[in-house]
Amino acid sequence: MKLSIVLSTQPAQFQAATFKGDLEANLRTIAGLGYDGVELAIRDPKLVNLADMDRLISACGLSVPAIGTGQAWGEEGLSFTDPDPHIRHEAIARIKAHIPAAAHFGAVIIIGLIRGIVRPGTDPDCAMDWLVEAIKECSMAAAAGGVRLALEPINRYETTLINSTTQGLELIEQVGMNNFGLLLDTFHMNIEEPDIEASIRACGARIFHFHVADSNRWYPGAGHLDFRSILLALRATGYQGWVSGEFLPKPEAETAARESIAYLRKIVM
Ligand code: LER
Ligand code: MN
Repeated sequence: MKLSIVLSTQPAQFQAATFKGDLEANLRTIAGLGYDGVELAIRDPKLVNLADMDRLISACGLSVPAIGTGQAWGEEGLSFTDPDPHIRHEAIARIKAHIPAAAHFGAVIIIGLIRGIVRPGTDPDCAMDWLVEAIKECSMAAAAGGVRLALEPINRYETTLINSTTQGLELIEQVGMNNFGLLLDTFHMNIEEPDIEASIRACGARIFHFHVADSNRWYPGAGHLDFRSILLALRATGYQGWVSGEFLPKPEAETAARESIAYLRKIVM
């Protein structure tokens, strides 16, 4: 399986972006550890120079399987489900702005925390309608660029919208676009799914991307998840995509990344 790891291109509060800081040094470290790719967490495409970044990434021989977008929520409060229509509009525009880089790299665009939460006083059905409409609009724009979107079910302590794979699959039905699927993250699945392997089987071909972190959100091998069983289940679906490390930089980023790849390479070829 192809292995990548998350790198944030901007300073970010999100703690499980394993690499932050000096872009070039981090890319060299990631490539030096044997990773095949780097998942870029980009707050706003306007803040990065695509040509410069592409040059650095290519020089390291890395691919870019996915672009994370959650910092637009974490740092700026943009979301698909904010009661303020201007903020919803900005969130949709922000996701569309990722399409050129995603098309260039052949990356999926991640819909994580930018979906937002149901704000107090907002009707949950209304928030779901906003969510479905926003994803339809973004999926249509992405389809025109040959790009896929992956919604990540996120645990209940971080969002009130789409916590489980069951809810994710229902959303897929409502959106009805072939280029819209799911990103499964073992950290969130450990909290929300009664049976992680059964959920992976149920999502099947709708799995567009996959995040790994152990039960404590440290690197795989540092907690109690059974990654051998989980990754066998993933492989059995016919998944051809990436397994991307998104875990806390503990004890620090390089050691965590080294431990993760050593552990994962032992259990998956
Ligand atoms: C992002 O991929 C993620 O897993 C969320 O926990 C963001 O907070
Ligand atoms: Mn994740």
